[in-house]
Amino acid sequence: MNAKVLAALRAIVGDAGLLIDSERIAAYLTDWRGAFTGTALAVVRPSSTDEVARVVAACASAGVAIVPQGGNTGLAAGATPIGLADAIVLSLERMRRIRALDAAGFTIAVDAGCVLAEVQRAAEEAGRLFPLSFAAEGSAQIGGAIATNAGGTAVLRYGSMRTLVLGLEVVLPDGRVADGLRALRKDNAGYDWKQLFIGSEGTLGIITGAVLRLFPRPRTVATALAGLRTLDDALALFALLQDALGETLSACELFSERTLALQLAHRPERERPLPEHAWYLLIEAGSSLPGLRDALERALGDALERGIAGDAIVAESSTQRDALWTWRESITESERREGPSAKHDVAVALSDVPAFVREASDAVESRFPGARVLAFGHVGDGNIHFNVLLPPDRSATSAQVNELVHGIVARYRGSITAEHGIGRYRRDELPAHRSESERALMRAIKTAVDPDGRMNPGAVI
Ligand code: FAD
Ligand code: 2HG
Ligand code: ZN
Repeated sequence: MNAKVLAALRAIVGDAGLLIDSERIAAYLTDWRGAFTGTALAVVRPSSTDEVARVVAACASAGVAIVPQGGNTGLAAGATPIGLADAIVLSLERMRRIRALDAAGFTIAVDAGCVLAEVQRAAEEAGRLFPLSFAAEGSAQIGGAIATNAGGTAVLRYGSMRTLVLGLEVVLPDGRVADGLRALRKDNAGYDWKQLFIGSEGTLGIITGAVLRLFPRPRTVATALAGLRTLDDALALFALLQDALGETLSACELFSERTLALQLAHRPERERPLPEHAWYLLIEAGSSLPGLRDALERALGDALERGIAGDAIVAESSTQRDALWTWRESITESERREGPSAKHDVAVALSDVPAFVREASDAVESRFPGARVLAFGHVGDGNIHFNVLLPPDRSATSAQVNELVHGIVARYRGSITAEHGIGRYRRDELPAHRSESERALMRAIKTAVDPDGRMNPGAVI
């Protein structure tokens, strides 16, 4: 049976498109963190939408499950085929074509396998901005970013991936192609079905192409780092900056002294950007009109005078700007190097952020001695990555820490995942955080689109 399926798949994608050798496929079977590993019959790498459609149809007639995979940078184990005896991993990595860029219409049409950084670059070369941005942008693909409704550091101004998608092309679980590759900003013709696939984490179909929105490229970008005593000060500074800079404010990213100290421990040659503070806020604004830098400096001067910020620096060059961003963007990598952690991708109401972080930190550190909280994230969106390095003596498991932290999240009526998704990592916790009627709706959607349950089984629901 397996040999027959593999022969059918090889006939569609050729030798270059079918990997079965265990050494070749190992990297596709383990997640970015190295925390989860699965098994698969093969990794299939189609090079066109037509090939994807034929692969999916062949799998449908053979009853083979499919785990879609983009850049494999996901943090919820959604692309890792865990506990699936005879599934294939369908990788989009050979579909990397920029199909069309319309600079005057502010749109770009791409294959789903395009790497996010390549799309940013193509937009830049055309004098435009594709604003989705996060530390894994050099590997994450557009299809993966759509399938997870990725967020990142510019959501404050530009929204998450859902707001950036104008049109989608999807291969359905029976192999038919749903072609919604339209570049329309307004379209009320029936159900907006593409929204179902955005954030579906590969459980409804394979995204093969997308039309995305582009934006004017700000001519001036001003970046600063502020040192703060408390999280209440972080919220006060955020409010002050919004008042002073309005819609030009594009990033307001928080990190703690512990996340900074961890990076210094791993890279002692780096120079501390500011004297020690409990918290840091990385701020960025962009505009095509003059005067932005002065406005940011005035706002920070005001914050210093009022005692909201303890210290602040404004980047003088793009090299300094990049250096400031590195303190924020390399936290995840430092955390991975430090050892196993329990990750929490929490959203709470903005004004609840200080109380939530205080309460959850106290609870974790008193209940699990030796555990270390690494709190950072997109504070302007109320989204905190409340990650916990597990005690070195392994006296606490990730599941125990998750239960404690997510219990507190529930009391704040927050979300257990603001941007990374449920995948397999959080699947068993979802029922406690969604009502029976909400879960019934999710099951109804899944059954309607994928009645045989062959699309990424074991992920999400
Ligand atoms: P994968 O990891 O390959 O897959 C993710 C999910 O999407 C899986 O369920 C998979 O089955 C599904 N999928 C992938 N491609 C397709 C497709 N073509 N069709 C259907 N389903 C598909 N995420 C954020 O939101 N914000 C951040 O700030 C952020 N920062 C990160 C920083 C680091 C250092 C790392 C390692 C990750 C970060 N992430 C962040 C998580 C991750 O990068 C994003 O979720 C990204 O969108 C995943 O893209 P990918 O191509 O790697 O998808
Ligand atoms: C970020 O904001 C990413 O840097 C990764 O979403 C968060 O490491 C994490 O948990
Ligand atoms: Zn994030």
